Amino acid sequence: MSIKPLIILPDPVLRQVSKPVERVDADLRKLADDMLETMYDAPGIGLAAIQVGEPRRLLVIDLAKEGEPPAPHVFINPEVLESSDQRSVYEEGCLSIPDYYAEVERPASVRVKYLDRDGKLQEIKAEGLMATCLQHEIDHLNGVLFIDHISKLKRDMVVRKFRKLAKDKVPGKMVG
Ligand code: GNR
Ligand code: NI
Repeated sequence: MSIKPLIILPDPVLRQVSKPVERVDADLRKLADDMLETMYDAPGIGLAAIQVGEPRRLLVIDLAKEGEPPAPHVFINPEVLESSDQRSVYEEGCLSIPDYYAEVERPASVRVKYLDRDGKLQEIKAEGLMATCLQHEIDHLNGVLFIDHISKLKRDMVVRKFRKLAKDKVPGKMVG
């Protein structure tokens, strides 16, 4: 198992649309395990493969609270079959947009079909934080970030801030 570096805004990799997984094999399970390790290390409650630079339709989630036993979930080729008309609002964050949080409104529950880590077809009716997290991660597979769901004014502010941070990190841009 290994911890992989996270891709951070404004890296254009985050805007890629990930490709369906064709085979659930040892290589894919290794990537899922590395993603879980990377997510626990961060720490975060979810991670999409594109956040570690792998444009594959794969995501992991673990909503267990501190002190509870781990509850890792692996979702391969997830598809939203149905979204509730009822909405709910959560304060979201993203490991690819460190230390920025904003309220996002999404369907309160979703029915999702996916393959599990054994390649078996599964279906889940998710509510609460699981519904929000699944939608946040499935957005990543489509190159969508949670800041795409907030006002343009706030989004432009956070993108500008991260552009500047990235620029300040480029070698040769030092002052003094
Ligand atoms: O760790 C995370 N927390 C979180 C909180 C509210 C809604 C969504 C999330 S997902 C995020 C990790 C992440 O960036 N996944 O893509
Ligand atoms: Ni995210």
